Amino acid sequence: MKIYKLNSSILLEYQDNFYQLEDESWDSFINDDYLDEKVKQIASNLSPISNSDALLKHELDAPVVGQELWASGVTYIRSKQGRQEESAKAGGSDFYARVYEADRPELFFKATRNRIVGHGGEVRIRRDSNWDVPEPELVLLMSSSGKIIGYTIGNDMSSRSIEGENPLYLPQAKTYDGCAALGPCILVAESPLKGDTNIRLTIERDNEVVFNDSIAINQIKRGMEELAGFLFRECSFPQGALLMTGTGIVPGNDFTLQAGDCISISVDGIGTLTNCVARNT
Ligand code: DO4
Ligand code: MG
Repeated sequence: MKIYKLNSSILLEYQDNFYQLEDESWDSFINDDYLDEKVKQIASNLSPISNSDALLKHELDAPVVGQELWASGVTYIRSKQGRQEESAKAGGSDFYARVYEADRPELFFKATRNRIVGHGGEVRIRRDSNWDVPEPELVLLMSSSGKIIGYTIGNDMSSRSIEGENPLYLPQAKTYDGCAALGPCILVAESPLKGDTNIRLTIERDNEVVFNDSIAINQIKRGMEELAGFLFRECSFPQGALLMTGTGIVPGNDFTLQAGDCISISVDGIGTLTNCVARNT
């Protein structure tokens, strides 16, 4: 069962049929602890539509309106290693090793809707950065009560040169216009995702694959409920919240994104999020 945000309506996918909801607010529709029941109920009362392909091609938007997007850091061993390497010269590597083992996870604010693009939109790299990567991440959708009610795919675009210079530059390495992509849909949570759910990253340059890797979500060091629980400890989210769960894939140190590269991130059961790269001018 999936929910797509379109430019001015909501599309539900249930048992191979599509249902369109007009005049429905995204924020109030998705902020529901029983979202799965609601989708089933609506599908049983509405007639399916036949133009879903055209709507998805021309109207698809990022699945976010009033939700803040947060992110988790150093939740997979590969992220810890990559960050220790990039920050070694600046003496920052110990911080990453310690947070990987600590009880408290690293959580940071990433973006609101205006800095986020959907499937097919352009993500950006900063003018003042010369080492940039996409971070393919499973994203949790929580209701305002903190319950995990869905999942989507995220790209936590990151400047390794800026973060590597000093870990205190993290907000600049992570948050700028076009710094995140989300989509293509919300997979409504009926049960927790299986541990062997795979996240795959493919980067193409001039129609050739220049990087390709995958990881199963059971390689994460933390629990999904644990990450959501820390986020909601002392923050309220009246419209619910989105939380990236961290990357388990980091390209080698000789790789940097270039303008024109196309990034595809697939997660089993959710779909594929594709975005090409522009440089901020
Ligand atoms: O520690 C900095 C950010 C880490 C991150 O974004 C990740 O591990 O995915
Ligand atoms: Mg990340």
